[in-house]
Amino acid sequence: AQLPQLLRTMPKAELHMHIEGSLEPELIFALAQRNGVTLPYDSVQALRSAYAFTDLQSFLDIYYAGASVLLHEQDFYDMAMAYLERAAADHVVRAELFFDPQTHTERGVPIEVVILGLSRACHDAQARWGISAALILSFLRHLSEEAAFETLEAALPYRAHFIGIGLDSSELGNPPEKFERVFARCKALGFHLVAHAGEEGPPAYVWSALNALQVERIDHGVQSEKDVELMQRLAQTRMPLTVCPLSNQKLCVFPDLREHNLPRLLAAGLNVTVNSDDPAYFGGYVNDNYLQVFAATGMGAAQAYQLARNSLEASFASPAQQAAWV
Ligand code: ES4
Ligand code: ZN
Repeated sequence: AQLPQLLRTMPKAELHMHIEGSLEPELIFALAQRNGVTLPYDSVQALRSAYAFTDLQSFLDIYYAGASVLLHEQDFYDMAMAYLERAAADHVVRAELFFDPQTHTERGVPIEVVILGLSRACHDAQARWGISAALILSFLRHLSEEAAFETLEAALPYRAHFIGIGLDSSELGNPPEKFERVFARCKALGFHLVAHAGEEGPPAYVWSALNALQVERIDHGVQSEKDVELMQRLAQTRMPLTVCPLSNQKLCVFPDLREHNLPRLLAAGLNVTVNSDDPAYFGGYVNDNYLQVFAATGMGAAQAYQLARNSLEASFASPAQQAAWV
């Protein structure tokens, strides 16, 4: 009875969540109504029952459909405030939120509408709940590198509103090296760099995220276990892995949470963190991820403290800010 209480209340950072993946079915329907958008689902219940995924792509199709209700700055603000209030209740002291501008600009929503709505929520959440929040702009890897360059150019007038660059969407067939030039440009501009790698894709994709993209964290990375040399490299460099247990379960990466390799990655000395990925779609927010993976794998208090400390230290908050949390 003590361990769940520790997991729930310990201060933690959430470093891998897609803000569009925090849209609950109720909010999707409320925004559809507010904006006059017609959804291909009759009810909240019908939408929720479509959340039966077999792999990453089957999820992404529904996730992009859900995001179609976001049109105005207030919509992005309301979505992010709902997530940040929920995160603060989970004792998240620092949240780094991915957002996918191309999902919105492709529908004709101006990029400043996206960025300014999300940024205002990050600011107001800090004032209201004391949570530190920052944004990471993610390129959609199923689109071209040229499209990523265009997105970067459009976002640069608002560069003060985001701290880093990420890479998400369909991994298989879209290796990190496809984005080597645009990531080099982002590095030169001074942004933090992260990329999804080794979620469904092979260890080779994790290697190229490290070597070709020069990332500072690997998002997911759970397939690294298949490569002994990669495991050594990740351990020796204390490269953070932002692992998302419930996401991995729902997308059938580890269909049974009892088989999740998080305890083994941690025991091998990797800098593992626990995150929710897309909490509205995968059955839980960050504390649900801690509670369920601990219950399933039998980890204890020592691992709990380690994971929370890892998350704070792997964040892009200033060292002074981190010291105040650890
Ligand atoms: C995502 Cl789980 C996952 N993987 C890759 N891209 C994503 N975007 C939102 N969730
Ligand atoms: Zn993700």
